[in-house]
Amino acid sequence: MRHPTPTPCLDGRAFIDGQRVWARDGQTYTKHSPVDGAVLGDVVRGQAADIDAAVAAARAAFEDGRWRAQPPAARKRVLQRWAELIVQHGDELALTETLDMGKPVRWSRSVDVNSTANCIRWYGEAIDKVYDEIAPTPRTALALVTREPIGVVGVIVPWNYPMIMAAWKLGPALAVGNSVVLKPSEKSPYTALRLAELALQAGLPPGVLNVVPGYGPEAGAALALHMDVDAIAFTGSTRVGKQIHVMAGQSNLKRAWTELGGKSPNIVFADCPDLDRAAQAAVGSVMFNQGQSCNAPSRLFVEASIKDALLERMLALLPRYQPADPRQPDTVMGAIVDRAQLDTIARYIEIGQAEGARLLAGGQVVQPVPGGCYVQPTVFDSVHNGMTIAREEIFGPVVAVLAFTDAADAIAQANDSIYGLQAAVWTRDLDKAHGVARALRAGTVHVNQYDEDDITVPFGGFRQSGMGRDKSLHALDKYTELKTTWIRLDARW
Ligand code: TXE
Repeated sequence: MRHPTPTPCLDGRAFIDGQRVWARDGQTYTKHSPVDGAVLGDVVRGQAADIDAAVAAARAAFEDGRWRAQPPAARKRVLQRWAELIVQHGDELALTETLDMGKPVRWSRSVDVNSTANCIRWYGEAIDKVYDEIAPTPRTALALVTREPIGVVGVIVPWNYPMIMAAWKLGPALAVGNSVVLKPSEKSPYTALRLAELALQAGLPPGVLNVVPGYGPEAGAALALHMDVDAIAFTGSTRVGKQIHVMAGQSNLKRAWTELGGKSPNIVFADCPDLDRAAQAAVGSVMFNQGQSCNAPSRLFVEASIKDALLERMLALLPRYQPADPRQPDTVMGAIVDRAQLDTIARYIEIGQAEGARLLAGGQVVQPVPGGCYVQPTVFDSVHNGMTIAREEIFGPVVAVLAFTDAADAIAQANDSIYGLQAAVWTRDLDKAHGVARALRAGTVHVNQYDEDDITVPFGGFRQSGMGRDKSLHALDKYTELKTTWIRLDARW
């Protein structure tokens, strides 16, 4: 069965040097929608030869300066036009994202499309406002410290926020003048391809942005191992992130930047200023995107005296998060990205029960749409930090509730993880909030909320949550090399 609502975005051909092309060897794979199992189409199964062609196009574009040599203000205008086109094509992009990976269309339209456009626009606007430096050296010389684009950047992104993850890399990488080869996840290839077409339409010269779909160990590894790729920016699992660093070292020591998994702790003290808000965050921030967010606060630490009150409020919110058809505008909980991920989540739910956690709610795979991949929002109580469901990233709508004795115990347990992406603390006590926030080993700490997010702040993690930061001006560091130019000056002057 073909999908009943085809859109212009369901074109699975690669985008190389400004052209839509099939794979060199003609290989494709069939993409199904997790919404209802329908076939969306055939997608290029890129191999090393396709990555070679894309890298060659990107290299040629970089070397002849068709993009990098344009004045920053000209690059800004192209990125701004691109952002406008993304907004104009928002309905089409949102529906494609929903069909491709299952998120509710209300979020793909209001969050994914808008954040993507905003990110591209923000880096475009930033780029003619960033100055280089003159070092405070003695008067006998002038030392210019400038940023240069790094060259050809490889980008590998996951399927949970296909457009946003791409934009977080493309915005800064392109703004500073690099060329890019992007490999989207095989589970969600369509919107990245469409974004590249819109970029061309906005005036980005051919060859500057290339997109090659395919599987990780094939197209992805070919990109990470490529001798003519100068940097690789990756978002995905910690397991593959480690391989990315190895591949970078094995090949040409390309710069490698990784944004990886998380098991973020959410600590609610008895003096939490607003239990309703804490409950909303504890449920909503995990269930958003069906729990498939690296920063989901999946470990909830609750002080004993307020535990019943908080859990009662959380359970009362769950009916809102029952999975439904993500194409319907009022749905807030859609489909899991594919059968494999659904099986992974179901397996973790079984492991949780087998290891002695108490299933308070959910836990069932359901089918609000026949043929689709859905699971109920799930809450486990009586979890301890040694259990598998407290240690491993489930990447599904599952909250684990844990107990702690005092602030020191909460900090120790929260930090007892291989990850360090985000964390939260809820308390009225300003000193405690600051003290705990300082002690948490995480790239971002939230106090008395979990929703704040802005393109202006860095995003990334400590420890095995990865290296480097996306978003904010700090992200420019990943896509530029610093150059010092010494100019001799006559000391008489
Ligand atoms: O991720 P992968 P998967 C976590 C989450 C999830 C698990 C598995 O826990 O359950 O990872 O998801 C490409 N060389 N996160 O298997 O494999 C791949 O094609 C080069 C957290 O989908 O890491 C895709 O484009 N590339 C997360 C990208 O890597 C390779 C987001 C991510 O896929 C490759 C996604 C290889 N050998 C999953 N193997 C987050 N932090 O947001 C795969 N890829």
